[in-house]
Amino acid sequence: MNKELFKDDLEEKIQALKKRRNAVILAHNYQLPEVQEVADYRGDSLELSRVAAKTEAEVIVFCGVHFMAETASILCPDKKVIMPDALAGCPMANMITAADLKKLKEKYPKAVAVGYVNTSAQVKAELDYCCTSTNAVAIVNALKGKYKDIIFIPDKYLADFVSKQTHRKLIIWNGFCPTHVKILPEDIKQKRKFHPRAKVMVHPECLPEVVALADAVLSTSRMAKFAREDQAKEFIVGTEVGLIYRLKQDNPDKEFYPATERAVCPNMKRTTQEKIVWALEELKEEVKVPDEVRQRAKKAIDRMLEIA
Ligand code: CIZ
Ligand code: SF4
Repeated sequence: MNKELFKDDLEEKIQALKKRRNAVILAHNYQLPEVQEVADYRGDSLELSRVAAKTEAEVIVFCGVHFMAETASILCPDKKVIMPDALAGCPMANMITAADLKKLKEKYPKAVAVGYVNTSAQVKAELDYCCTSTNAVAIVNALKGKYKDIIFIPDKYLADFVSKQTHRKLIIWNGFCPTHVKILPEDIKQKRKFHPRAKVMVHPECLPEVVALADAVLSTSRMAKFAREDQAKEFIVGTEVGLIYRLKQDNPDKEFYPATERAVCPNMKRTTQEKIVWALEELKEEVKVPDEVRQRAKKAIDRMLEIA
């Protein structure tokens, strides 16, 4: 079979169905190249949710993981948010439940509760503030003079980075990203030997020993900006490998090397062009956050947006 023909066929189908359904396709920075190819927008979870909130489209095809589609549903309840593979979850987000967070809050009744966007809508509903990897430091800086105790969930490594940056002790949870912990200090040291002129940028979900070796610690949206604006021509990238495709497309005159090829998030790779076709044909699987949860979760997101 001619593979290229088959691919073009799928892309044409997606374009036709998108028009028929009045849909927009959003792809997270970690998605497969074939998914990024057919997306109308690429970005991190918050950038994509903001696009979702503004779009005229009636249907949002969210190519990412479950909490991201939920965040889009929280910000635009009138639109139909669908996931091409609803089994794509985030293991880190699944490491804490709303009941866990309630217990933690009972233990520290005076604490303000800050949570990473990588949490379920149910967990967000129990938070005072949401944050992303882009604005986590700014949020904690804004709160540290007002509260004696700050709960920061679920990622212990992002918490460690934020705590060091803000000089503030945080009450943490034992969560982590199984993909980012695959990046080891040895990987960075070895890649630096091969590419001595390259700048090293890593995600704050990485191990503290990896963060300590980096030139810049950035979210994926900030990595995209840094790669565009920095003078360097070569970069070693310490995050999920999917971002490399976008970085190369945005900067054809620069070189990007993954810190390790092992940093693959299997959940991010579940979505394919074929599944996007099925999703648009059947308008499934819909992700809808119940109104009562949505309103409380939205408060935590709105409070974040007021600060950063
Ligand atoms: O918020 C996101 O999209 C995540 C999970 C990663 C990042 O830094 O963009
Ligand atoms: Fe979750 Fe890590 Fe995958 Fe991101 S890369 S979706 S944090 S498991």
